Amino acid sequence: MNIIFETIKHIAFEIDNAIKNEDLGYSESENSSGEDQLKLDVQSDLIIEKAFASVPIVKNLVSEEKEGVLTLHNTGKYTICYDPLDGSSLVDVNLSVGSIFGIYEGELIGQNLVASVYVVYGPRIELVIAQKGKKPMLSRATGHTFHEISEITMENKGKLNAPGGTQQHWCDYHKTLIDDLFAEGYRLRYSGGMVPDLHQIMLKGGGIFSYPGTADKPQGKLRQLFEVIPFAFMYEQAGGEAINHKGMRLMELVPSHPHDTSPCFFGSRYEIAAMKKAYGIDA
Ligand code: AFP
Repeated sequence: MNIIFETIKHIAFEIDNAIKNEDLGYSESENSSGEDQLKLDVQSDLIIEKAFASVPIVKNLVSEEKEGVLTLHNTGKYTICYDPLDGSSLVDVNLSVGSIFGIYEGELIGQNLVASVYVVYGPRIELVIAQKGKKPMLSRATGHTFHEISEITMENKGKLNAPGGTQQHWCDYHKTLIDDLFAEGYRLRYSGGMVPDLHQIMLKGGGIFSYPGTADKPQGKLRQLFEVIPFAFMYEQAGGEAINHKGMRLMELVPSHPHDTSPCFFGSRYEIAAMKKAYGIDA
């Protein structure tokens, strides 16, 4: 597994370099979700594919930017599902973005995720690794080296509220949840980049990030394999919780297609309990 983490560190510097120096325009293609691809999305995807091509333990790659599964090494053990540059539409306004990696062993279902990693490209490059039975570990880059900073532990209750999805299409009980949290003193923190938004909530102790099902997107927007399950694992390992609109742990998701999405709620215990109450889910 260490070889995978080391490869991701190498990838992080290459993608950071591309973000800082390459063309920010659109490519001529769309990804499998029908979204226009930026040249940076395509380039980041290629950087990752090239890097893992020389790591025999990696059997398959599944990318947010590609349809289907790419087999690299038939004798490999792990499938890496990744979003090469999440939030890439924020690069042109110079906000933080990220890469997310879910490492699965066997069938691509939540319970087979064995580790997850994300990278935040912000004023500094930070990387968080989560493994079973351990608190997520935060590392920060200085020069071309990552240094471990600290384990991440979430508090029981936080102060931040990151509500995703178009408000116009929220259902009444979701609106009530969000309004009640603000009425309780929660502060709005939502950049439109899942990686920095979820990172901020974890590092500041807690809060809630939600991307619900809405009238226009009943299954939400965020992809199960590349975004939802890897972050659900992070939050659970940090002492938080991650559930869907029915109260099911996101780690129990069984995607039927690599690009399936799911409504999702990530938070500390207090805010997830508040969400369950607002949604009428038995505790
Ligand atoms: P892009 O990769 O298209 O910028 O989308 C980012 C993202 O998948 C995720 O990082 C955000 O949390 C979410 O979309 C934001 O979506 P909304 O713009 O609907 O709030």
